[in-house]
Amino acid sequence: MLRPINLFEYESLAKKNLSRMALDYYSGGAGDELTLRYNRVAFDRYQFRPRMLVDVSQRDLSASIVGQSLPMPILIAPMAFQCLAHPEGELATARAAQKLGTGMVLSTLSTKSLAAVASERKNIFQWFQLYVHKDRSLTQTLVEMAHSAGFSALCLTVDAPFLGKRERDCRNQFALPPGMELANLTCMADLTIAKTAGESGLFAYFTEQIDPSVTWKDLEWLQSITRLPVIVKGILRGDDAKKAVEYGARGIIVSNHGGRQLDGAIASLDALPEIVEAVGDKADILLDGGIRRGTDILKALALGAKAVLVGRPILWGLAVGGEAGVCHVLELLRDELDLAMALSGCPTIQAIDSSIIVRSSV
Ligand code: HOC
Repeated sequence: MLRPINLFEYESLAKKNLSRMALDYYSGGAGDELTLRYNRVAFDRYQFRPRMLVDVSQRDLSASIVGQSLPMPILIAPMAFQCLAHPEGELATARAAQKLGTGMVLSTLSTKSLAAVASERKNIFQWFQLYVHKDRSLTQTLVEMAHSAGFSALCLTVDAPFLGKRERDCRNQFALPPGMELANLTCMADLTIAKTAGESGLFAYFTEQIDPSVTWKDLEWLQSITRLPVIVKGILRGDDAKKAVEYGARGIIVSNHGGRQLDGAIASLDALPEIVEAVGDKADILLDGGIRRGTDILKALALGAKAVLVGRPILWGLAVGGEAGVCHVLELLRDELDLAMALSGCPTIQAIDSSIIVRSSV
């Protein structure tokens, strides 16, 4: 078998290595999976207006997000239960991030502990993703653990007062296999994702554990218990983005949770311009949702994102080749972005601006 040449080939290969339950959980979206599709289609509506006769013999992809440096504007998105893809799970992902020198966001629902993942880090940054639990002491303990383990920012997911209805997970009665645990939570409470008749065990878990009454005040509360910068993930409107900044967010991740929450929600890329306009340079704007090509990244950066987060393709890399697979997925994206920058006359990230793209009327 030849080495995959792009992220779509990784996806096809990964499908052969994953159980039906894991594949459906990773690849599925909510409802009719409209938003899942919108995220991809949105990129096709933009075309490039490349600049010619620019010296692109040397390119520099380095970026800085919330004051933290990256060799390329690509981070690994938070994704739960990575041991479903590979026995090394989040540890393999962390090692790949370390090799490429890029940042990763670890999910609260990781299947390797945050301390173990942190021990893979040398000179890169790792952020920790949070939900607000009904039991605030649980959230507070997670924040303290992330702080002591050296995570350099908290990423608060705000688009999930309830979990979106993912029908594939419902059908499969999604549950974690025996022996796989919620590595950050089992030390605090007897929590697991168990088989639940007629519904997704994750949905049942979420409804029981996560607080749907969370408001902007809780963003203040979070900042009152930590000195770590807080990034708000899951914003799709300019006014919400402004509010997030007013309430102290240092960064905003434009995201619809990979099409897994409100089905029919706008594509992340389509929400980006309004948010960039509303926030200006008061916070760093990042984007996730549908990134599969270096040219997708270039489009997001041209619309004002400082960096992107990549989710599912990392899991495909993990399922195909563990750490090496994740490294290769990141390398493919980095190299595609590098080439796209060269061909559009942008030798640096700073040279990328909105003049290099146009929204097609077709
Ligand atoms: C604390 C429960 O973001 C997904 C993940 C996990 C959500 C459950 C969190 O499946 O989209």
